[in-house]
Amino acid sequence: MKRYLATMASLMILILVLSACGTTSDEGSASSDQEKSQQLTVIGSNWEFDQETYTIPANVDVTFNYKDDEGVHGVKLRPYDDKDNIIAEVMDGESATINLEPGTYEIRCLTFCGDGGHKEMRSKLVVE
Ligand SMILES: [Cu+2]
Repeated sequence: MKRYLATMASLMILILVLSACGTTSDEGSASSDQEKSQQLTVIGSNWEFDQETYTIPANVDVTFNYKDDEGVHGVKLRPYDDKDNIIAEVMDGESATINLEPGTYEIRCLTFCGDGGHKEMRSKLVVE
């Protein structure tokens, strides 16, 4: 039993060491991570978007892509605290370039898609 525990302990240490190495090498390839984060893709269905919260970097051009997976929706992007200030409206298959200040923004459904859940079709965009 002691030997079993010792084996398990060394396995755990090995896994920890390996995962620590993995993190370091990910940080090393910062350029590919940056390219990835400069695309924001939102996918809509009846009646939700594919994520509750999306995060993008501040003060860089980000390509904002939208796709309908089910139904007809589209997205409207606006600041949480200034809802008349519409930053972008993107329909299925379209893209827009956005470049935002840090803050929290709201992504919501652009097209009235029925009483089933149009009003609840909202997600958060965090810019940091
Ligand atoms: Cu809708």
